[in-house]
Amino acid sequence: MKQTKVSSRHPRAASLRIRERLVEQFSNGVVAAAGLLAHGRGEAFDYLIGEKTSPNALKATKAAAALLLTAKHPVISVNGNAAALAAKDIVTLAQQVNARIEVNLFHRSLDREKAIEKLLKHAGATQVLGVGEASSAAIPEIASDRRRVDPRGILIADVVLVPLEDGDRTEALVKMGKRVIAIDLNPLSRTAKFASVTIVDNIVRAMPSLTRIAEKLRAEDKKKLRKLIDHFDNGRNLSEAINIIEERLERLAQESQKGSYLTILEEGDT
Ligand code: PTJ
Repeated sequence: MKQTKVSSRHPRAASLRIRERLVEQFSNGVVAAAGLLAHGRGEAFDYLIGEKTSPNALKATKAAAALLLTAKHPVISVNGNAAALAAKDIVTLAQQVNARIEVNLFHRSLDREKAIEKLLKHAGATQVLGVGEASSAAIPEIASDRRRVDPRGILIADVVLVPLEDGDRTEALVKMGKRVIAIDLNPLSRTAKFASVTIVDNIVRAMPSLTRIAEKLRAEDKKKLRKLIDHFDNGRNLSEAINIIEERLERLAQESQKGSYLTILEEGDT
């Protein structure tokens, strides 16, 4: 299925183009049907945070970059939505922080694993772990098909980046002593709560800013990076993210009461 052309004059052009990309990658077998539903949920939360990166998200992004740069064995776990929305940035980040890339799916099928591998290789990845027989190890604590992992990747990783995730795996990985970085627009999700560092932002904004910050921090002394990690408090950061939504809704409610809702619409809050 080809993407529907979205006019750049449409007030929601950027958001519609992302939808079209996901629908196209759904027909290519990359995105799961449930991935389209997950995106709708993400869109709703993006709407609530104002569809922009907050200083709060940037703080988490910095801590995430520091974690990846100080890790012995960092792994970027890729599912259908992450591949469809951020394949190039995933490859760039893996090169910058010397991480492995592993396909790990909730709705597992060999065809989808191969379609995702193809997309990642097209984006420049030289090695993609976790495809087919390669995921020969298992993490018993995980209830879903995500339990099957590659012995060269997630199994031995000390830091795992899990963009756009369902909650039980994050909890299990943290219980195993791994540090988990999540990118999730929903600050209330189980993933967001269980992760060591949660970036509450859209993956289409979070991944480019993570690569930009990782590039900047690469030259820094490891001691300084560890300090950055130690000073980061995920619980406090999530609480700030929830406050950002609360304050924004309050402001919008006040403006609506004053009858200035049309101005808000013109600003793009449609
Ligand atoms: O490709 P698979 O088979 O591994 O399946 C992937 C999905 C996403 C279907 C699976 O992991 C799933 O069901 O996830 P959930 O439980 O729906 O959680 C997805 C989370 O990602 C939700 O909290 C959404 O708010 C959030 N989300 C959705 N779109 C984005 C997002 N977060 C950041 N950026 C987005 N674009």
